[in-house]
Amino acid sequence: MLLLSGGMARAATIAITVSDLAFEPAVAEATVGDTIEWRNVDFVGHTATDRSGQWDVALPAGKTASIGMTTPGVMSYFCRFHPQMTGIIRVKPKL
Ligand SMILES: [Cu+2]
Repeated sequence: MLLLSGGMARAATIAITVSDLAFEPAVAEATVGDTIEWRNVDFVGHTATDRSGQWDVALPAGKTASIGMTTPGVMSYFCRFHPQMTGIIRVKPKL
């Protein structure tokens, strides 16, 4: 029996690759409940640091780190070591 209705979406993991001093994709879309996962494939460490100070994720070289998206909105973040590295996460409310 199929119980999924059209409006139901499972929580997803959105992958952002950190490579060559850049977040890819630079603009990511998520829904509340989703997880954002950064994969640093560079040989240097980075951070994903929310400009409003809500979160600060360390991304050591070659490592993966993730956080859950709990509130809707548009979040702008950067790397504390390389401030030219910037990204945006658009979080939609859960329907
Ligand atoms: Cu960096």
